[in-house]
This record gives sequence, C-alpha cells and structure tokens, in this order.
Amino acid sequence: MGFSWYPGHMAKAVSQIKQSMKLIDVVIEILDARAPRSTENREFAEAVGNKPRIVVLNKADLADPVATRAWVDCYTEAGICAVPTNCRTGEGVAEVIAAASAAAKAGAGPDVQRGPSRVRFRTAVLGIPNVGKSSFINRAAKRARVKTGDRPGVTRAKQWIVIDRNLEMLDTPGIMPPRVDDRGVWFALAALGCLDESIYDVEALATGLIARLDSVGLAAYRSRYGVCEGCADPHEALKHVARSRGCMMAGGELDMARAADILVRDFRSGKLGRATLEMP
Ligand SMILES: Nc1nc2c(ncn2[C@@H]2O[C@H](COP(=O)(O)OP(=O)(O)OP(=O)(O)O)[C@@H](O)[C@H]2O)c(=O)[nH]1
Ligand SMILES: [Mg+2]
Repeated sequence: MGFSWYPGHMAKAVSQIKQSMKLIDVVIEILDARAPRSTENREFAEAVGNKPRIVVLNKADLADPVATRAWVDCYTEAGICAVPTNCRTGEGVAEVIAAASAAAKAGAGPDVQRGPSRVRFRTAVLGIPNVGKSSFINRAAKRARVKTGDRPGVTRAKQWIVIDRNLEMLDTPGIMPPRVDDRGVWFALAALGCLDESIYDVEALATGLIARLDSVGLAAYRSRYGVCEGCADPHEALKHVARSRGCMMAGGELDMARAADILVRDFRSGKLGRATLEMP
C-alpha cells in the first residue's frame, strides 16, 4: 500500500532547507518518541550532509518510558546523541541546547572559522509534520514565538528565531518523505496525527489502534468506554465507544465515524495510556 504524497509546499521547503544549510552549525531533528523510526525522514540526510545532528525524542510524556530508554540506548550505540523531551513542560529542552552547543563548538573546524565576532550559533529544527518542532522552539525561547497546533501543516514557511545572544533557530514546515510504502509506518503516521486526515480512513485507524492497545496490554480504553473484558473484536469495541459517547445518527444507527474520531483523539492525547508503537 504505497502512497506518494508530496504537496508542492514540501518540495519547496526541502529546497529552502538545502539553501539554508550553509548557515547552519547543527541540525536538531525532532521525532515522535512513540514511533521514532516511522517519524524519521531519511530524505533529510541528503539535505543535512555532514552537519552534526541531535535527535530529539519529543512527546516522551505520551510514550512508554521503558521503550524511550531503549530508543536512547539504541541511538547512543549508533553514536547519535538522542534526548527525550516534553515540549509541553520544557523537560529535556535545555539538555538538547547544551548538546547542540557542544556539537557546534566541536564542529567549528578551520574551514568554518568565524572569528570572535560571531559568537552565535545556528540550528535548524527539522522533522515531519506535527512532531513538535515549533513547540520545541517556543520552549527554547521560553515564550510563544511561533504558531503551534494539534494538526499537521501548521508551519508553512521557514522562519529564523533568535533564542538568545548565543543561539538562533530555524523553524521549518513539517516535511514528509515523498513515498511511504510500509503499512506499519503508514499506521504510525496516521495514529500520531502526522498525516492529513483526508487521506486515511479514521474508522480503520481506530480499530487498528484498539487491536494494538490489546496486543500491548493497555486496557485503559475498556474502562473508559465500558468495553467488557470478553469483547475481543475491535469493531465491536468501537461500537461500545459509540454507545458510551452517545454517537448516534438520525434513525438510531451508531455513528461509527464519530466514535472513531473520539478514540483516535483520546489516543493521541495520552488518555488511553502511554503507548509506544515501535521498539528499536
Ligand atoms: N503531549 C505533548 N504534546 C506536545 C509536545 N510537543 C508538542 N506537542 C503538541 O503537538 C502538537 C503539534 O505541535 P507543533 O509544535 O505545532 O508541531 P510542528 O512539528 O511544528 O508541526 P507542523 O508545523 O505542522 O509541522 C501541538 O498540539 C503541541 O501542543 C510534547 O512534548 N508533549
Ligand atoms: Mg510547526
């Protein structure tokens, strides 16, 4: 089930990032801690070249902490600095800035001599849509400097933000890889809200999520929506969600689309428990 999806503004954004790269000392790549592999965009590698890179595992507050630890260890073994963050509270953000600053200093070889006049270093914050790039920048700046929102595609153009006298950050629009061929990756991207809702079936996503919650033993959804222990069919479980939330259409039929929407939103905001969708 391949899907080729590359809106014009994303192609433009990639070329803009390539252009900006000569100004950049360090790249900060934001991933979703609940699915670091699926939320990585390998297309960035070409644009980034050999610039130092810090990996941020954001939304760690919504991920399973044991799994996040395992991901950090996995990156460390590969020689990559990875830091879990929560950009709602700011946890981990100072650590990322310290790591970026150290990498910028280490990377300032003879060919990038700037002289004493340029004390500021510059980072580009990259990632696929909705992973929290702009939230990260607002946390780093300690105030709301750029627009954020719980849907993909909020940031439309790159924008430089001065964080302090030592640091500037480039906010960038979320960029998807041109193709997604792997079903598991597709599922994770839809589940985490990185894709436009018009391009997938929310009901199929909701039943897939129920199956996933069952397989990892996260039963919080059962008590939340009154799904009995014995119910093992995700579609039947979704009917319980519809009943418990009064999702009815004219004529008394269950409004499964609305129930699916409620469940997906509850999952994304962590109300169904802290869940990581993939392990290293
Ligand atoms: N729970 C939680 N929510 C977060 C965190 N970071 C960001 N968010 C939320 O995630 C949503 C997306 O955040 P943005 O900062 O707009 O994401 P973005 O990567 O800039 O998105 P685009 O500009 O659309 O590519 C917002 O609703 C944020 O409040 C986090 O660490 N934890
Ligand atoms: Mg943004």
